Amino acid sequence: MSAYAGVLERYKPFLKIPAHTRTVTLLEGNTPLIPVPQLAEELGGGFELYIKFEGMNPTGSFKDRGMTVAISEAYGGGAKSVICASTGNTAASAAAYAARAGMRSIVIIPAGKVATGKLAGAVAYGAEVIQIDGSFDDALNLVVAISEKYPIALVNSLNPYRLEGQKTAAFEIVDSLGESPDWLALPVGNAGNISAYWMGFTELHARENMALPQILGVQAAGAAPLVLGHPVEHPETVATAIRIGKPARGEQALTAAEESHGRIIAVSDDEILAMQKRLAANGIWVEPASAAGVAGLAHELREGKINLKGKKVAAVCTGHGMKDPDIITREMKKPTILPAEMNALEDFLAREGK
Ligand code: AN7
Repeated sequence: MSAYAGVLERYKPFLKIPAHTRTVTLLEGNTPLIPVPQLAEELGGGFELYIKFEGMNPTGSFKDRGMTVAISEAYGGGAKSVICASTGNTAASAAAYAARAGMRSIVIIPAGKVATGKLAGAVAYGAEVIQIDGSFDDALNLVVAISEKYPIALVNSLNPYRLEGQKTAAFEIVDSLGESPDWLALPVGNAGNISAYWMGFTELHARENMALPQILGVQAAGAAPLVLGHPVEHPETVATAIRIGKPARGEQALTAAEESHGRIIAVSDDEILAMQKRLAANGIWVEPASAAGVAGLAHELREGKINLKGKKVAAVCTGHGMKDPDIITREMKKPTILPAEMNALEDFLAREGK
């Protein structure tokens, strides 16, 4: 396999894609599965915990896996423009891959609710960014309607090729562990990713008789339609990536949870932010939404609702912390200001050392 292969080339025999597909890649995927024994210990111990750090993809989120395939299909099929609704990461990813293919990208985002690093990314990669005074769900309705009326390719996860690409993360986890994890925990927003992972694992099961993991999908309490059983009109959470009230693949997500003998739960913003800090204390800085999966595990352990003794657990951290610097800078201790003098530095170290 060429060193210049992304997920499309690496897993081509396993992807259901049309023959006209022309690869557009940034060599996404192949992200690290990082053991975090200290964190597992803090959560009660007795199990192996691994973080699939998807923030290590080219645009800083897992979206790149699906986007390389969706854009490659659209490009090969002759599309000149792509469009998506986004809470931010999809926008940045679509913009990057469209740029690489020389296509026009239009992204629609909810005004004021997209993290700085994502908006900056979309702009840097050359997207035409449209903010609407509405939610992600409103934006998704708009782009679906537009793509039905005009020759503009829709690259939200309603696009089946997005899922084809994203399921490769399941393949990678099994490659790294040498087997399936017992549990897989991940955040759930529009529910494309949980659906894609389940596709990946069930395909491995059919192909290689690989065991199936139980899936723990985690929503934010203020945006938890799949837990409540109905759409949420005004979703609200600090984890803006998953501030989604009507997941496009909600039914599929519920099926994945049920078939895997897992479930979808909700955690509070405080639990999410606390887990973001704990992950950072293990050297893994993720954006708030990305901490939700591990926060969900901690939640279930604390409430005695899950038994992980002797198990292997993988948690997907979907996006990099650099996507959302504001959440950190807003709350952080301001840096100390000192004169540029040795004495001042020595005094500071002596003072702080106590
Ligand atoms: C970091 O970018 O929906 O359940 O428009 O950015 O597949 O939607 C992002 C979603 C988790 C949820 N973690 O994944 C978008 C968008 C991060 C995310 C999710 C998102 P899905």
